[in-house]
Amino acid sequence: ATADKKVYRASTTAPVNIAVVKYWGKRDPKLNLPTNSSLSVTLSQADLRTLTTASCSAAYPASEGDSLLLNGEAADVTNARTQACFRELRRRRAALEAASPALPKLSTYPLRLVSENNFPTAAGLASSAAGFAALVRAVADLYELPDSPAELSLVARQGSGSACRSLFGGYVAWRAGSREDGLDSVADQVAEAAHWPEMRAVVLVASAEKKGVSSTSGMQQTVATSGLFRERVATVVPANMARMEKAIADKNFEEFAEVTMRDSNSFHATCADTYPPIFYMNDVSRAAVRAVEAINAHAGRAVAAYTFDAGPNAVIYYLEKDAEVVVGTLYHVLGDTEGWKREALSGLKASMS
Ligand code: 2P0
Repeated sequence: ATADKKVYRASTTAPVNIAVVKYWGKRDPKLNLPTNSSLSVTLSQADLRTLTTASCSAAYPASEGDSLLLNGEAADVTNARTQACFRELRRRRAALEAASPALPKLSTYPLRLVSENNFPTAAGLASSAAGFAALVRAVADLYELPDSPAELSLVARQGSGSACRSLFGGYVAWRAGSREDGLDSVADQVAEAAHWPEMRAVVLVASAEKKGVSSTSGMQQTVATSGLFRERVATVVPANMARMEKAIADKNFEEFAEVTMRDSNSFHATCADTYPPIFYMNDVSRAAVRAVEAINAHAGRAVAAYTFDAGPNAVIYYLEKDAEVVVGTLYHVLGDTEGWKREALSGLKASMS
């Protein structure tokens, strides 16, 4: 028989998600098992997404191994996380091939991935969530795996924790689970985007972003040294998860906003309680907090909610009907604030998918 030289190919996109109840802390760093559940909102792929094409072929030289081209540059695939994703996807494909011997043995071919973000790397957005979600789904499509998004979230989680939430649109929970093998540490959709289609987000990009402490290393330091973190895991997050799920079910923006802001503050407080302390927010971030407070005070209710991840950039959630007062005021107030990128203030508005 002649060797199969065909190139098999599949392309997919995956969205960015921004947590409103934050993941911070691993109970198992190898499997990326978190210390607490988290909840995020998936942003529209029209605004922010990763596009990934996966291909494989017996004609690809085995000596070159698997490869990934990320935004036009060769990226490392030998790291343990990427290897865990490839290994798990190949294992699932190999099970299909064992059951149906007529299938081409794609699991044995080298993989080539080409991946691009449609948002500037300079935006400083954590792209690992969309990146690993797209990688996993592209290879799963290439392998024609029957796995559900929830099952694929178990694989993406091993690439990057937050990536498991980018397998779904809308409002997404990542349940921490309690099993040692992580099989119950899975994402699920709390509500579709269409349930609350008026939700919007604007990403405020701090221009003077310095390379801070990586999430992986930062959260390990917090777990090891912060007493406040233990309180966050034991009582703060469980209460915030319950309140947030109800706020979403009820489409109660004021409650959504309060929990979002409180949970971001709680997360950054545990960073400050880490020893030595970790500071992701800076003076520019705090100007955004004050601007949101002023907007809400002027409106007499919460019409905007800030949240910050492992960096100084702000994401502000609001409802479409309040776009003018929220985005207009942010632009007016922060547009002249040194450290905020004026063009980004108006340029990175996002709806939900
Ligand atoms: C989150 N962050 O829930 C939280 C909030 C940052 C602050 O998930 O080590 O890149 O790859 O599992 O997912 C960023 O951490 O960490 C993150 P790893 P990840 O979105």
